[in-house]
Amino acid sequence: MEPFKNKVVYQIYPKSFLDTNGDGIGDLQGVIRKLDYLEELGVDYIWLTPFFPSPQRDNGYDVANYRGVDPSYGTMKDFEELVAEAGKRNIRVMLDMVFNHTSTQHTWFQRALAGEEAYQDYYIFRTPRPDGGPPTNWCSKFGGSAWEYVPQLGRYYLHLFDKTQADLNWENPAVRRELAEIVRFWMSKGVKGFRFDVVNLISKGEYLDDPQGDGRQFYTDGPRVHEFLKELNRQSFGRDKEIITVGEMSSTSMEHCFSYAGEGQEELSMVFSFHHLKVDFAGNNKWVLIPPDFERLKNILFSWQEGMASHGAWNAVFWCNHDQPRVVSRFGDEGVYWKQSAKMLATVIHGLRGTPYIYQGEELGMTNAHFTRLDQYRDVESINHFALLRDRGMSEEGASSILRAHSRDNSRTPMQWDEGENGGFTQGKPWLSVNPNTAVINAASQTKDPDSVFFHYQALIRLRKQWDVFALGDFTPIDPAHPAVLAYKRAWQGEEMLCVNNFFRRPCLWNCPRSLEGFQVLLSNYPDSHPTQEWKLRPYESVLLHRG
Ligand code: TEU
Ligand code: CA
Repeated sequence: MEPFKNKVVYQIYPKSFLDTNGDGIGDLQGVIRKLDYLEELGVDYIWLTPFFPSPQRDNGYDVANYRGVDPSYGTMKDFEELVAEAGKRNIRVMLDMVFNHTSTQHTWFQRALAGEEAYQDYYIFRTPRPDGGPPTNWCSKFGGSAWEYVPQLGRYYLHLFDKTQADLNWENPAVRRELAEIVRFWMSKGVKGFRFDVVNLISKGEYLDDPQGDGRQFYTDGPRVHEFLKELNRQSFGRDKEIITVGEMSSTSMEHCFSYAGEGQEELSMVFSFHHLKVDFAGNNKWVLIPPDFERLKNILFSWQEGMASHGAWNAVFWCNHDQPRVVSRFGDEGVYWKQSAKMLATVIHGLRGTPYIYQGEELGMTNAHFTRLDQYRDVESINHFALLRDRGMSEEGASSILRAHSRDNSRTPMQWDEGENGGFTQGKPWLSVNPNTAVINAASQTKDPDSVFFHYQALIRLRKQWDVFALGDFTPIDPAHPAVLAYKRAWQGEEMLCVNNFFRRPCLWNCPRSLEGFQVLLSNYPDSHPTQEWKLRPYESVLLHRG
Protein backbone atom coordinates (compact mmCIF):
# COMPACT_ATOMS: atom_id res chain seq x y z
CA MET A 1 0.00 0.00 0.00
CA GLU A 2 1.27 3.47 -0.82
CA PRO A 3 2.35 5.28 2.32
CA PHE A 4 -0.53 7.77 2.16
CA LYS A 5 -3.65 5.65 1.69
CA ASN A 6 -4.41 4.65 5.26
CA LYS A 7 -3.14 7.86 6.81
CA VAL A 8 -4.93 10.86 8.24
CA VAL A 9 -3.49 14.37 8.15
CA TYR A 10 -4.22 17.05 10.76
CA GLN A 11 -3.80 20.66 9.70
CA ILE A 12 -2.37 23.12 12.19
CA TYR A 13 -2.63 26.87 11.74
CA PRO A 14 0.16 27.68 14.21
CA LYS A 15 -0.92 31.28 14.73
CA SER A 16 -4.21 30.07 16.23
CA PHE A 17 -3.20 26.78 17.85
CA LEU A 18 -1.58 27.51 21.24
CA ASP A 19 0.35 30.52 22.49
CA THR A 20 2.97 29.67 25.12
CA ASN A 21 4.58 33.07 25.74
CA GLY A 22 1.57 35.34 26.12
CA ASP A 23 2.07 37.48 23.02
CA GLY A 24 -1.32 36.41 21.69
CA ILE A 25 0.18 34.46 18.76
CA GLY A 26 0.35 30.70 18.66
CA ASP A 27 3.85 29.24 18.39
CA LEU A 28 5.85 26.08 17.68
CA GLN A 29 6.26 25.35 21.41
CA GLY A 30 2.47 25.41 21.53
CA VAL A 31 2.33 22.66 18.92
CA ILE A 32 4.87 20.61 20.89
CA ARG A 33 2.72 20.92 24.01
CA LYS A 34 -0.29 19.50 22.25
CA LEU A 35 1.37 16.50 20.60
CA ASP A 36 -0.08 14.17 23.22
CA TYR A 37 -3.55 15.43 22.33
CA LEU A 38 -2.86 14.72 18.64
CA GLU A 39 -1.51 11.30 19.47
CA GLU A 40 -4.70 10.54 21.37
CA LEU A 41 -6.72 11.62 18.34
CA GLY A 42 -4.60 9.22 16.28
CA VAL A 43 -3.40 11.32 13.34
CA ASP A 44 -0.35 10.34 11.29
CA TYR A 45 0.82 13.68 9.92
CA ILE A 46 0.59 17.26 11.02
CA TRP A 47 0.58 19.82 8.23
CA LEU A 48 1.83 23.16 9.53
CA THR A 49 0.79 26.21 7.54
CA PRO A 50 3.72 28.61 6.91
CA PHE A 51 5.76 29.74 9.94
CA PHE A 52 8.63 31.13 7.86
CA PRO A 53 9.86 34.72 8.24
CA SER A 54 7.15 36.89 6.75
CA PRO A 55 5.65 40.36 7.06
CA GLN A 56 2.36 38.48 7.69
CA ARG A 57 0.28 40.42 5.19
CA ASP A 58 -1.34 37.08 4.35
CA ASN A 59 -0.54 35.31 7.63
CA GLY A 60 2.66 33.74 6.36
CA TYR A 61 1.62 32.92 2.78
CA ASP A 62 3.86 35.86 1.98
CA VAL A 63 7.23 34.22 2.61
CA ALA A 64 10.31 36.42 2.99
CA ASN A 65 12.76 33.57 3.68
CA TYR A 66 12.00 29.92 2.93
CA ARG A 67 14.68 28.56 5.23
CA GLY A 68 13.90 30.10 8.57
CA VAL A 69 11.34 30.40 11.36
CA ASP A 70 9.57 33.71 11.98
CA PRO A 71 10.52 34.90 15.49
CA SER A 72 6.84 35.22 16.39
CA TYR A 73 6.60 31.40 16.08
CA GLY A 74 9.94 30.51 17.67
CA THR A 75 13.29 29.33 16.40
CA MET A 76 14.79 26.62 14.19
CA LYS A 77 15.66 24.79 17.41
CA ASP A 78 11.97 24.72 18.30
CA PHE A 79 11.21 23.30 14.89
CA GLU A 80 13.83 20.56 15.25
CA GLU A 81 12.45 19.74 18.69
CA LEU A 82 8.98 19.54 17.17
CA VAL A 83 10.07 17.05 14.49
CA ALA A 84 11.81 14.91 17.11
CA GLU A 85 8.95 15.00 19.62
CA ALA A 86 6.37 14.28 16.94
CA GLY A 87 8.48 11.36 15.71
CA LYS A 88 8.41 9.80 19.19
CA ARG A 89 4.63 9.72 18.88
CA ASN A 90 4.70 8.35 15.34
CA ILE A 91 3.54 11.66 13.93
CA ARG A 92 5.30 13.05 10.86
CA VAL A 93 5.58 16.67 9.83
CA MET A 94 4.28 18.14 6.58
CA LEU A 95 5.27 21.67 5.54
CA ASP A 96 3.54 24.20 3.37
CA MET A 97 5.59 25.37 0.39
CA VAL A 98 4.36 28.63 -1.06
CA PHE A 99 6.11 28.53 -4.41
CA ASN A 100 3.76 30.44 -6.69
CA HIS A 101 4.88 33.74 -5.15
CA THR A 102 7.17 35.29 -2.55
CA SER A 103 6.70 38.26 -0.28
CA THR A 104 7.96 41.47 -1.83
CA GLN A 105 10.22 41.55 1.27
CA HIS A 106 12.10 38.47 0.01
CA THR A 107 15.72 39.34 -0.91
CA TRP A 108 15.09 38.11 -4.45
CA PHE A 109 12.40 40.72 -4.95
CA GLN A 110 14.38 43.40 -3.13
CA ARG A 111 17.36 42.78 -5.44
CA ALA A 112 15.03 42.91 -8.44
CA LEU A 113 13.78 46.30 -7.25
CA ALA A 114 17.37 47.46 -6.77
CA GLY A 115 17.91 46.83 -10.48
CA GLU A 116 19.61 43.41 -10.61
CA GLU A 117 18.42 41.91 -13.87
CA ALA A 118 19.10 38.33 -12.83
CA TYR A 119 16.56 38.76 -10.01
CA GLN A 120 14.08 40.69 -12.13
CA ASP A 121 13.92 37.49 -14.16
CA TYR A 122 12.80 35.65 -10.98
CA TYR A 123 9.48 37.49 -11.22
CA ILE A 124 7.05 38.54 -13.92
CA PHE A 125 7.76 42.12 -14.87
CA ARG A 126 6.01 43.58 -17.92
CA THR A 127 5.93 46.96 -19.61
CA PRO A 128 2.76 49.07 -19.39
CA ARG A 129 0.24 49.35 -22.18
CA PRO A 130 0.71 52.36 -24.45
CA ASP A 131 -1.73 54.27 -22.25
CA GLY A 132 0.33 53.43 -19.17
CA GLY A 133 -2.21 50.95 -17.85
CA PRO A 134 -1.50 47.40 -16.59
CA PRO A 135 -0.38 44.81 -19.19
CA THR A 136 -3.65 42.80 -18.92
CA ASN A 137 -7.04 43.10 -17.24
CA TRP A 138 -6.39 40.21 -14.83
CA CYS A 139 -7.73 40.53 -11.29
CA SER A 140 -6.01 39.71 -8.03
CA LYS A 141 -7.86 37.04 -6.02
CA PHE A 142 -7.77 39.48 -3.12
CA GLY A 143 -9.41 42.27 -5.16
CA GLY A 144 -8.20 44.88 -7.65
CA SER A 145 -5.74 44.51 -10.53
CA ALA A 146 -3.24 41.62 -10.55
CA TRP A 147 -0.50 44.07 -11.66
CA GLU A 148 1.38 46.58 -9.53
CA TYR A 149 3.40 49.40 -11.06
CA VAL A 150 6.99 50.05 -9.94
CA PRO A 151 7.80 53.65 -10.93
CA GLN A 152 11.59 53.30 -10.60
CA LEU A 153 11.57 50.40 -13.08
CA GLY A 154 8.82 51.74 -15.33
CA ARG A 155 7.24 48.29 -15.28
CA TYR A 156 4.46 46.30 -13.62
CA TYR A 157 4.88 42.99 -11.76
CA LEU A 158 2.25 40.26 -11.54
CA HIS A 159 0.61 39.29 -8.23
CA LEU A 160 -2.32 36.88 -8.38
CA PHE A 161 -2.84 37.45 -4.63
CA ASP A 162 -1.98 40.51 -2.50
CA LYS A 163 0.28 43.14 -4.04
CA THR A 164 2.93 42.14 -1.50
CA GLN A 165 2.91 38.58 -2.95
CA ALA A 166 4.82 38.74 -6.25
CA ASP A 167 4.43 35.76 -8.61
CA LEU A 168 7.59 33.81 -9.37
CA ASN A 169 8.73 33.16 -12.93
CA TRP A 170 8.90 29.36 -13.19
CA GLU A 171 10.05 29.67 -16.82
CA ASN A 172 13.42 30.64 -15.36
CA PRO A 173 15.39 27.43 -14.59
CA ALA A 174 17.31 29.25 -11.84
CA VAL A 175 14.00 29.76 -9.96
CA ARG A 176 13.14 26.08 -10.29
CA ARG A 177 16.58 25.09 -8.98
CA GLU A 178 16.22 27.39 -5.96
CA LEU A 179 12.81 25.93 -5.09
CA ALA A 180 13.98 22.32 -5.35
CA GLU A 181 16.87 23.18 -3.08
CA ILE A 182 14.47 24.59 -0.50
CA VAL A 183 12.51 21.32 -0.49
CA ARG A 184 15.76 19.40 -0.01
CA PHE A 185 16.71 21.71 2.85
CA TRP A 186 13.53 20.76 4.75
CA MET A 187 13.91 17.09 3.83
CA SER A 188 17.30 17.21 5.56
CA LYS A 189 15.48 18.37 8.71
CA GLY A 190 13.32 15.25 8.73
CA VAL A 191 10.22 16.67 7.08
CA LYS A 192 8.15 13.85 5.56
CA GLY A 193 5.39 15.68 3.77
CA PHE A 194 4.84 18.75 1.66
CA ARG A 195 1.74 20.70 0.73
CA PHE A 196 2.26 22.95 -2.28
CA ASP A 197 0.23 26.12 -2.20
CA VAL A 198 -1.80 26.98 -5.35
CA VAL A 199 0.67 24.89 -7.31
CA ASN A 200 -1.50 24.62 -10.42
CA LEU A 201 -1.01 28.36 -11.02
CA ILE A 202 2.78 28.27 -11.47
CA SER A 203 2.86 28.00 -15.26
CA LYS A 204 1.50 31.11 -16.87
CA GLY A 205 0.36 30.88 -20.45
CA GLU A 206 -0.08 33.92 -22.59
CA TYR A 207 -0.47 37.35 -21.08
CA LEU A 208 -3.68 38.40 -22.79
CA ASP A 209 -6.79 40.26 -21.76
CA ASP A 210 -9.56 38.00 -20.54
CA PRO A 211 -12.77 39.22 -22.15
CA GLN A 212 -15.14 37.16 -19.94
CA GLY A 213 -13.24 36.50 -16.76
CA ASP A 214 -10.56 37.57 -14.30
CA GLY A 215 -7.65 36.00 -16.22
CA ARG A 216 -7.67 32.60 -14.53
CA GLN A 217 -8.12 30.77 -17.85
CA PHE A 218 -4.58 31.86 -18.79
CA TYR A 219 -2.72 30.64 -15.71
CA THR A 220 -4.84 27.83 -14.23
CA ASP A 221 -3.38 24.37 -15.05
CA GLY A 222 -1.02 26.24 -17.39
CA PRO A 223 0.96 24.82 -20.33
CA ARG A 224 4.12 23.63 -18.48
CA VAL A 225 2.66 22.83 -15.06
CA HIS A 226 3.02 19.03 -15.34
CA GLU A 227 6.56 19.29 -16.65
CA PHE A 228 7.49 21.61 -13.75
CA LEU A 229 5.99 19.28 -11.15
CA LYS A 230 7.71 16.21 -12.58
CA GLU A 231 10.99 18.07 -12.46
CA LEU A 232 10.48 19.22 -8.86
CA ASN A 233 9.56 15.65 -7.92
CA ARG A 234 12.79 14.31 -9.51
CA GLN A 235 14.95 17.01 -7.98
CA SER A 236 13.59 16.80 -4.45
CA PHE A 237 10.84 14.86 -2.67
CA GLY A 238 10.72 12.04 -5.25
CA ARG A 239 14.06 10.88 -3.86
CA ASP A 240 12.43 9.71 -0.62
CA LYS A 241 9.57 7.28 -1.22
CA GLU A 242 8.23 7.82 2.32
CA ILE A 243 7.38 11.42 1.61
CA ILE A 244 3.79 12.32 0.84
CA THR A 245 2.78 15.41 -1.11
CA VAL A 246 -0.43 17.25 -1.76
CA GLY A 247 -1.05 20.03 -4.23
CA GLU A 248 -3.58 22.75 -3.63
CA MET A 249 -5.36 23.10 -6.96
CA SER A 250 -7.26 26.30 -7.50
CA SER A 251 -10.19 26.07 -9.99
CA THR A 252 -8.64 22.97 -11.52
CA SER A 253 -10.16 20.36 -13.82
CA MET A 254 -10.38 16.67 -13.07
CA GLU A 255 -8.46 15.79 -16.25
CA HIS A 256 -5.46 17.70 -14.95
CA CYS A 257 -5.76 16.01 -11.57
CA PHE A 258 -5.47 12.59 -13.24
CA SER A 259 -1.95 13.66 -13.97
CA TYR A 260 -1.15 15.73 -10.85
CA ALA A 261 -2.11 12.84 -8.60
CA GLY A 262 -2.06 9.84 -10.90
CA GLU A 263 -0.27 6.66 -10.00
CA GLY A 264 3.01 6.48 -11.88
CA GLN A 265 2.82 10.11 -13.03
CA GLU A 266 5.60 11.10 -10.64
CA GLU A 267 4.01 14.42 -9.84
CA LEU A 268 2.23 14.49 -6.44
CA SER A 269 0.60 11.95 -4.12
CA MET A 270 -2.77 13.71 -4.05
CA VAL A 271 -4.71 16.90 -4.69
CA PHE A 272 -7.04 19.29 -2.94
CA SER A 273 -9.79 20.46 -5.24
CA PHE A 274 -12.48 22.93 -4.22
CA HIS A 275 -15.47 22.49 -6.49
CA HIS A 276 -17.52 20.85 -3.71
CA LEU A 277 -16.96 23.92 -1.54
CA LYS A 278 -18.42 26.33 -4.06
CA VAL A 279 -21.97 25.04 -3.77
CA ASP A 280 -23.03 27.92 -1.54
CA PHE A 281 -21.90 30.71 -3.79
CA ALA A 282 -22.74 31.90 -7.25
CA GLY A 283 -20.37 30.69 -9.96
CA ASN A 284 -16.80 31.47 -8.94
CA ASN A 285 -17.84 34.39 -6.81
CA LYS A 286 -17.69 33.60 -3.11
CA TRP A 287 -19.01 37.08 -2.31
CA VAL A 288 -22.46 36.20 -3.67
CA LEU A 289 -24.24 33.89 -1.21
CA ILE A 290 -26.71 31.20 -2.14
CA PRO A 291 -28.12 28.42 0.05
CA PRO A 292 -26.00 25.24 -0.15
CA ASP A 293 -27.04 23.14 -3.14
CA PHE A 294 -27.06 19.56 -1.80
CA GLU A 295 -27.57 17.91 -5.17
CA ARG A 296 -24.62 19.72 -6.65
CA LEU A 297 -22.48 18.95 -3.64
CA LYS A 298 -23.23 15.25 -3.93
CA ASN A 299 -22.73 15.19 -7.70
CA ILE A 300 -19.36 16.86 -7.42
CA LEU A 301 -18.13 14.65 -4.58
CA PHE A 302 -19.30 11.48 -6.30
CA SER A 303 -18.01 12.36 -9.75
CA TRP A 304 -14.56 13.14 -8.33
CA GLN A 305 -14.62 9.89 -6.38
CA GLU A 306 -15.45 7.84 -9.45
CA GLY A 307 -13.40 9.84 -11.93
CA MET A 308 -10.20 9.86 -9.93
CA ALA A 309 -10.54 6.15 -9.09
CA SER A 310 -11.04 5.17 -12.71
CA HIS A 311 -7.74 6.90 -13.54
CA GLY A 312 -5.83 5.53 -10.55
CA ALA A 313 -5.55 9.03 -9.11
CA TRP A 314 -5.86 10.00 -5.46
CA ASN A 315 -7.88 12.71 -3.70
CA ALA A 316 -7.27 14.52 -0.47
CA VAL A 317 -10.75 14.53 1.12
CA PHE A 318 -11.81 17.41 3.35
CA TRP A 319 -14.40 20.01 4.33
CA CYS A 320 -12.27 22.44 6.27
CA ASN A 321 -9.07 24.41 6.11
CA HIS A 322 -7.83 27.87 7.07
CA ASP A 323 -9.52 29.40 3.99
CA GLN A 324 -12.97 27.87 4.45
CA PRO A 325 -15.82 28.59 6.85
CA ARG A 326 -16.44 25.96 9.52
CA VAL A 327 -18.32 23.02 8.05
CA VAL A 328 -20.78 22.51 10.89
CA SER A 329 -21.96 26.12 10.41
CA ARG A 330 -22.00 25.71 6.65
CA PHE A 331 -23.62 22.33 5.94
CA GLY A 332 -24.64 21.20 9.43
CA ASP A 333 -26.53 22.67 12.35
CA GLU A 334 -25.22 24.95 15.08
CA GLY A 335 -28.31 24.40 17.21
CA VAL A 336 -29.97 21.29 18.67
CA TYR A 337 -28.30 18.93 16.21
CA TRP A 338 -24.83 20.44 16.47
CA LYS A 339 -23.25 17.20 17.68
CA GLN A 340 -25.10 14.86 15.32
CA SER A 341 -24.39 17.02 12.30
CA ALA A 342 -20.69 17.47 13.14
CA LYS A 343 -20.36 13.69 13.43
CA MET A 344 -22.33 13.07 10.23
CA LEU A 345 -20.12 15.43 8.24
CA ALA A 346 -17.02 13.75 9.65
CA THR A 347 -18.28 10.30 8.66
CA VAL A 348 -19.10 11.38 5.10
CA ILE A 349 -15.49 12.51 4.54
CA HIS A 350 -13.67 9.70 6.36
CA GLY A 351 -15.55 7.00 4.50
CA LEU A 352 -14.58 8.33 1.08
CA ARG A 353 -11.77 7.04 -1.11
CA GLY A 354 -8.87 9.38 -0.42
CA THR A 355 -6.73 10.69 2.41
CA PRO A 356 -8.80 12.58 5.02
CA TYR A 357 -7.62 15.95 6.32
CA ILE A 358 -8.84 17.36 9.62
CA TYR A 359 -8.45 21.08 10.23
CA GLN A 360 -7.71 22.08 13.84
CA GLY A 361 -10.91 22.41 15.86
CA GLU A 362 -12.97 20.46 13.34
CA GLU A 363 -12.56 17.44 15.63
CA LEU A 364 -14.36 19.50 18.30
CA GLY A 365 -17.12 20.70 16.01
CA MET A 366 -15.91 24.31 16.21
CA THR A 367 -18.27 26.81 14.52
CA ASN A 368 -17.97 30.06 12.57
CA ALA A 369 -16.80 33.20 14.38
CA HIS A 370 -20.03 35.24 14.18
CA PHE A 371 -18.18 38.54 14.20
CA THR A 372 -20.45 41.57 14.16
CA ARG A 373 -17.94 44.36 13.49
CA LEU A 374 -15.47 44.84 10.64
CA ASP A 375 -12.67 45.64 13.09
CA GLN A 376 -12.86 42.08 14.42
CA TYR A 377 -11.55 40.72 11.10
CA ARG A 378 -7.85 40.42 10.33
CA ASP A 379 -7.85 38.65 6.95
CA VAL A 380 -6.61 40.75 4.02
CA GLU A 381 -9.05 39.04 1.66
CA SER A 382 -12.04 39.82 3.91
CA ILE A 383 -11.04 43.42 4.48
CA ASN A 384 -10.37 44.10 0.78
CA HIS A 385 -13.57 42.46 -0.42
CA PHE A 386 -15.69 44.20 2.21
CA ALA A 387 -14.47 47.53 0.79
CA LEU A 388 -15.15 46.37 -2.77
CA LEU A 389 -18.70 45.29 -1.92
CA ARG A 390 -19.35 48.64 -0.24
CA ASP A 391 -17.89 50.49 -3.26
CA ARG A 392 -20.36 48.64 -5.45
CA GLY A 393 -23.18 50.04 -3.34
CA MET A 394 -23.94 47.13 -1.03
CA SER A 395 -25.21 48.08 2.44
CA GLU A 396 -22.95 47.60 5.42
CA GLU A 397 -25.28 44.92 6.77
CA GLY A 398 -25.28 43.12 3.41
CA ALA A 399 -21.49 43.08 3.18
CA SER A 400 -21.18 42.03 6.84
CA SER A 401 -23.52 39.11 6.37
CA ILE A 402 -21.39 37.84 3.47
CA LEU A 403 -18.24 38.02 5.59
CA ARG A 404 -20.08 36.26 8.43
CA ALA A 405 -20.75 33.33 6.10
CA HIS A 406 -17.59 33.23 3.95
CA SER A 407 -14.73 35.07 5.60
CA ARG A 408 -11.58 33.01 6.06
CA ASP A 409 -11.37 34.31 9.64
CA ASN A 410 -14.27 31.99 10.50
CA SER A 411 -11.82 29.13 10.64
CA ARG A 412 -8.90 31.11 12.02
CA THR A 413 -10.26 31.93 15.47
CA PRO A 414 -8.07 30.33 18.15
CA MET A 415 -8.37 26.69 19.18
CA GLN A 416 -10.81 26.16 22.00
CA TRP A 417 -8.81 24.18 24.53
CA ASP A 418 -10.95 24.85 27.59
CA GLU A 419 -13.89 26.84 28.92
CA GLY A 420 -11.72 29.55 30.50
CA GLU A 421 -11.04 33.06 29.29
CA ASN A 422 -9.61 32.96 25.77
CA GLY A 423 -10.30 29.24 25.64
CA GLY A 424 -6.91 28.38 27.09
CA PHE A 425 -5.28 29.61 23.87
CA THR A 426 -3.31 32.47 25.42
CA GLN A 427 -2.59 34.29 28.68
CA GLY A 428 -2.39 37.50 26.66
CA LYS A 429 -4.61 39.19 24.12
CA PRO A 430 -5.33 36.85 21.20
CA TRP A 431 -4.46 38.19 17.72
CA LEU A 432 -8.03 37.24 16.64
CA SER A 433 -10.85 36.91 19.17
CA VAL A 434 -11.74 33.56 20.63
CA ASN A 435 -15.27 32.37 19.94
CA PRO A 436 -17.28 32.80 23.17
CA ASN A 437 -18.81 29.37 22.61
CA THR A 438 -15.53 27.97 23.96
CA ALA A 439 -17.59 27.87 27.17
CA VAL A 440 -19.37 24.81 25.70
CA ILE A 441 -17.26 23.65 22.74
CA ASN A 442 -13.77 22.82 23.96
CA ALA A 443 -11.15 20.08 24.04
CA ALA A 444 -11.02 19.73 27.83
CA SER A 445 -14.64 18.64 28.09
CA GLN A 446 -14.68 16.56 24.92
CA THR A 447 -11.61 14.49 25.78
CA LYS A 448 -13.49 13.39 28.93
CA ASP A 449 -16.75 12.55 27.18
CA PRO A 450 -16.87 9.26 25.24
CA ASP A 451 -19.84 10.53 23.22
CA SER A 452 -18.03 13.68 22.01
CA VAL A 453 -17.28 14.79 18.46
CA PHE A 454 -13.58 14.31 19.35
CA PHE A 455 -14.05 10.60 20.05
CA HIS A 456 -16.09 10.21 16.88
CA TYR A 457 -13.10 11.47 14.88
CA GLN A 458 -10.83 9.20 16.89
CA ALA A 459 -13.05 6.24 15.98
CA LEU A 460 -13.04 7.15 12.29
CA ILE A 461 -9.23 7.26 12.27
CA ARG A 462 -9.03 3.94 14.07
CA LEU A 463 -11.44 2.28 11.61
CA ARG A 464 -9.23 3.32 8.67
CA LYS A 465 -6.34 1.45 10.29
CA GLN A 466 -8.47 -1.53 11.19
CA TRP A 467 -10.25 -2.23 7.88
CA ASP A 468 -8.46 -2.11 4.53
CA VAL A 469 -11.69 -1.28 2.74
CA PHE A 470 -11.37 2.34 3.92
CA ALA A 471 -8.01 2.82 2.23
CA LEU A 472 -8.33 0.48 -0.71
CA GLY A 473 -11.99 -0.07 -1.51
CA ASP A 474 -13.75 0.86 -4.74
CA PHE A 475 -16.35 3.56 -4.51
CA THR A 476 -19.97 3.19 -5.69
CA PRO A 477 -22.76 5.71 -5.10
CA ILE A 478 -26.02 4.42 -3.63
CA ASP A 479 -29.30 6.03 -4.65
CA PRO A 480 -27.42 9.14 -5.86
CA ALA A 481 -30.55 11.05 -6.88
CA HIS A 482 -32.11 10.96 -3.40
CA PRO A 483 -32.82 14.55 -2.28
CA ALA A 484 -31.73 14.11 1.37
CA VAL A 485 -29.57 11.02 1.72
CA LEU A 486 -25.88 10.81 0.92
CA ALA A 487 -24.95 7.14 0.71
CA TYR A 488 -22.19 5.12 -0.84
CA LYS A 489 -20.53 1.75 -0.81
CA ARG A 490 -16.87 0.82 -0.65
CA ALA A 491 -15.71 -2.69 -1.51
CA TRP A 492 -12.40 -4.48 -1.31
CA GLN A 493 -11.68 -8.20 -1.63
CA GLY A 494 -14.95 -9.44 -0.19
CA GLU A 495 -15.05 -6.72 2.45
CA GLU A 496 -17.84 -4.15 2.12
CA MET A 497 -18.59 -0.88 3.83
CA LEU A 498 -21.75 1.21 3.52
CA CYS A 499 -21.91 4.83 4.56
CA VAL A 500 -25.44 6.19 4.95
CA ASN A 501 -26.22 9.78 5.94
CA ASN A 502 -29.25 11.96 6.29
CA PHE A 503 -27.77 15.33 5.34
CA PHE A 504 -30.67 17.30 6.80
CA ARG A 505 -32.48 18.25 9.95
CA ARG A 506 -35.73 16.75 8.72
CA PRO A 507 -36.21 13.02 9.38
CA CYS A 508 -36.60 11.02 6.18
CA LEU A 509 -37.83 7.68 5.07
CA TRP A 510 -35.33 5.81 2.92
CA ASN A 511 -35.69 2.62 0.96
CA CYS A 512 -32.21 1.21 1.01
CA PRO A 513 -31.68 -0.31 -2.45
CA ARG A 514 -28.99 -2.72 -1.16
CA SER A 515 -29.49 -5.80 0.94
CA LEU A 516 -28.29 -5.16 4.47
CA GLU A 517 -27.91 -8.81 5.31
CA GLY A 518 -24.80 -9.63 7.23
CA PHE A 519 -23.87 -5.99 7.82
CA GLN A 520 -22.90 -4.76 11.27
CA VAL A 521 -22.91 -1.20 12.52
CA LEU A 522 -19.33 0.04 12.85
CA LEU A 523 -20.15 3.57 13.92
CA SER A 524 -23.17 5.81 14.25
CA ASN A 525 -24.07 9.21 15.66
CA TYR A 526 -27.12 7.90 17.55
CA PRO A 527 -26.74 5.33 20.33
CA ASP A 528 -29.42 3.06 18.87
CA SER A 529 -29.17 2.95 15.06
CA HIS A 530 -31.04 -0.01 13.61
CA PRO A 531 -30.60 -0.18 9.87
CA THR A 532 -33.52 -1.76 8.05
CA GLN A 533 -34.46 -1.92 4.39
CA GLU A 534 -37.26 0.61 5.05
CA TRP A 535 -35.22 2.99 7.07
CA LYS A 536 -36.45 6.00 9.00
CA LEU A 537 -33.38 8.22 9.25
CA ARG A 538 -33.41 10.70 12.12
CA PRO A 539 -32.04 14.26 11.86
CA TYR A 540 -28.49 14.09 10.47
CA GLU A 541 -28.37 10.38 11.24
CA SER A 542 -25.18 8.79 9.97
CA VAL A 543 -24.24 5.11 10.01
CA LEU A 544 -21.21 3.14 8.86
CA LEU A 545 -21.94 -0.52 8.18
CA HIS A 546 -19.48 -3.28 7.51
CA ARG A 547 -19.52 -6.87 6.26
CA GLY A 548 -16.73 -9.37 5.68
O1 TEU B 1 -5.21 29.70 -1.09
C1 TEU B 1 -5.58 29.66 -2.43
C2 TEU B 1 -6.86 30.26 -2.90
O2 TEU B 1 -6.96 30.57 -4.05
C3 TEU B 1 -8.04 30.48 -2.06
O3 TEU B 1 -8.29 29.54 -1.11
C4 TEU B 1 -8.01 31.88 -1.52
O4 TEU B 1 -7.42 31.90 -0.25
C5 TEU B 1 -9.36 32.51 -1.39
O5 TEU B 1 -10.17 31.80 -0.52
C6 TEU B 1 -10.04 32.76 -2.71
O6 TEU B 1 -11.28 33.32 -2.48
C7 TEU B 1 -3.87 29.54 -0.74
C8 TEU B 1 -3.72 29.56 0.76
O7 TEU B 1 -4.37 28.44 1.31
C9 TEU B 1 -4.24 30.86 1.27
O8 TEU B 1 -4.29 30.93 2.66
C10 TEU B 1 -3.36 31.94 0.70
O9 TEU B 1 -3.87 33.19 1.03
C11 TEU B 1 -3.25 31.84 -0.83
O10 TEU B 1 -3.03 30.53 -1.29
C12 TEU B 1 -2.07 32.66 -1.30
O11 TEU B 1 -0.87 32.08 -0.92
CA1 CA C 1 3.38 33.15 21.15
